[in-house]
Amino acid sequence: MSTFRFGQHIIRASVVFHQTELSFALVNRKPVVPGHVLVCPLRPVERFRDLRPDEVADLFKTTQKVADVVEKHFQGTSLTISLQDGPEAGQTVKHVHVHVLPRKIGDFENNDNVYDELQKHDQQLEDVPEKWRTEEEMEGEAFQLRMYFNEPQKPLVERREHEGPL
Ligand code: AMW
Repeated sequence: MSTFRFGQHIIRASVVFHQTELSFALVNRKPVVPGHVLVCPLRPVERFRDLRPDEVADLFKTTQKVADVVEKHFQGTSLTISLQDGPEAGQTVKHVHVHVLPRKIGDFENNDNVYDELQKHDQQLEDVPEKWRTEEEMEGEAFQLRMYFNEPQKPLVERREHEGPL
């Protein structure tokens, strides 16, 4: 599979760093903190209640693994794990996704400001392409994170040569 669906977005496989039978994990184009990644069910349903029990189990098992990896890789000492379920809860992409953020002492002036940032970082005025990370930066991060999972990995250059435009 060379692309994944994430709500209205088409996601290149090169920014996806882990896949299971029912879920996948991708790097964020506008992370709130370094290592802020997303874990999603493969089936593009909008609300948490729409998931089947096996999808919930896989999503949370995958989140647990991914959270452990990003906490280590980004030298975090704690984690924020959050699911914005519906527009009034801050959800902008209509596809269930779990936010995983490695946390460190002093990363926000007040600890719970992380939730304000999560709420506003991808709202219309804030989420402009100039503020997104480059594909190269995102692919580089996905490449690093993929190494923690026992999944085949192609060298970056080889993969880029074989990927056409979307
Ligand atoms: W939500 O506000 O819907 O809980 O969070 C959506 C998240 O998805 C945000 O963190 C946003 O930066 C991220 N995002 C949106 N589109 C993409 C994309 N094409 N690639 C990577 N991350 C994305």
